[in-house]
Amino acid sequence: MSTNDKIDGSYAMQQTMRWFGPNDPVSLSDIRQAGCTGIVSALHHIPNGEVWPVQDILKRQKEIADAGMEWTVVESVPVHENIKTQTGSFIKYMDNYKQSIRNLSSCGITCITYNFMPVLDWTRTDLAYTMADGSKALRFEKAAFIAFDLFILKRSGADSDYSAAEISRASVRFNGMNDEEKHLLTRNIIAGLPGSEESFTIEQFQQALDAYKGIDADRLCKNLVYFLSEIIPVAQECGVNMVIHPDDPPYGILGLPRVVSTASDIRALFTAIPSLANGLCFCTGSFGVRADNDLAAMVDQFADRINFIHLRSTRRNEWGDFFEDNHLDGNVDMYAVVKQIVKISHTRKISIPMRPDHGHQMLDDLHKKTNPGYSAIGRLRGLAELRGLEYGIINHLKET
Ligand code: DNO
Repeated sequence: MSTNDKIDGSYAMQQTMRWFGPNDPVSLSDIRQAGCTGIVSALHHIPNGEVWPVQDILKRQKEIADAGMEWTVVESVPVHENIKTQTGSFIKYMDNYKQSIRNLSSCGITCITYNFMPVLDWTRTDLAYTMADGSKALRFEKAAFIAFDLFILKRSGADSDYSAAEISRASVRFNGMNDEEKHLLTRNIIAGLPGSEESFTIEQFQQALDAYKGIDADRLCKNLVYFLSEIIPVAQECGVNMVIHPDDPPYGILGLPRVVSTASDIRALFTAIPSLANGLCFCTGSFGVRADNDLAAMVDQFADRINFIHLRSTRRNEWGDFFEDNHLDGNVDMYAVVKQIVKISHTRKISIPMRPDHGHQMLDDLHKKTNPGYSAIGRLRGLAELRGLEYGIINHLKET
């Protein structure tokens, strides 16, 4: 950077929050009061695979505009399972997907998030893990997850996916659970977390897993590249940035492959389809579960493709468990990440939309029904901390 190219606040991240639509217990006015100018939303009432009609998009857009904000990012237009497995009506679903991109673009919405995780979107075993201060966090406990796989789902061949030590921890964990706890664990895993468009019974779940027999990581990656080769040209033509969300957790689970977990996975997608419309939703919470993902370096590496940011920090232990810590705690070096984001935004001369991803259930929200991870006050705390961090970094860089 030259001396006359000083960083100022012009390209600070655009502050947004996710809003699940009119049934969300958090209102648009709450989000506005948190200081957001942008909204991240999706048409959750449209069944997975169908075209998003222009009139429904316009209606949602107007609701958001009437509350004084802008619908900046779509999260997510879900990718139908048939597209991931290339079976059934996948050609039709791909055509529908292209039409949804065109429809969103015709309404002026130009950033679309999606993921390519087989069967399950994000996954946790515990939605109310009590922190030392009494707030509640989301948690992924490996032993509980393995116990679900081995002793509840009873997936054939599952035991060969785990070490003897993992199996023994999982049995101890399972034997200590009462029926209610087993039921809750099952629901947490298969009933769908906020934003997941699928929800299963245990039988349906097994069927959904069976659809991936014979699909290994290599095949899934080819199917993803094929999907991108079809949709990215459409996105590019209508000025839309597609941003892929990484796997959460960032490794294969339940015998299913996952191929969007590491820097090299992401690099492979951009090498295969170089258009800049093929971009990334940089989620520090998902990538940060792996110690081998250097997050600040990844911001730098994918600088020209990061068009949406989720900021959150997980803390892991030696058993592979992790919980969602305060936004500035945990294993994510948030200072290093935000500093790198400030730099790339300045270089690109854009404000990248960011949302504080998840937050603890705390204060009054402990007594309310909230969407796990998406309560108002925990996200407000996260946003306030991140906003302050960015403000401090920008002002520090201004002076140096
Ligand atoms: C969880 C979210 C995910 C994410 C999708 C993107 O809180 O990060 O639901 O929105 O995976 O497609």
